[in-house]
Amino acid sequence: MPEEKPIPPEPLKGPTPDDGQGAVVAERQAAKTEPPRMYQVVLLNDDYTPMEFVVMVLQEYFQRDLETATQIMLKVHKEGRGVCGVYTKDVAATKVELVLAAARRGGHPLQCIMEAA
Ligand code: TYC
Repeated sequence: MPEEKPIPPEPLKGPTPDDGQGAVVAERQAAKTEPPRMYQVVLLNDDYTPMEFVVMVLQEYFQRDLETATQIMLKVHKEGRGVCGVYTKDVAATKVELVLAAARRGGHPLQCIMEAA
């Protein structure tokens, strides 16, 4: 069996403060990583795309159950737009592409956009 090497501690960041007593005390700093910017994927209403197709899209691409998908679809139908979900940039962009491709394949004018949340 190869000997397991201990994992070295994370490197300390920033200057190491002097405690004034001749000893140097190293302080560990919390990592300053920002959370990723999030994007909402939004469906837009039109007069031609069948309601059933929109519900299918919400189930298939946004993992919504039938009841939630129906509620979101009806909100879009009545108010003109509705949020399908909130994702990181790449995931949101991929979902928009997949929805638009499915709509074109089905011959529907459904529009789907992403915007910063
Ligand atoms: N307004 C469409 C109809 O009456 C239904 C619809 C809902 C279309 C949501 C698009 O994003 C949409 N058939």
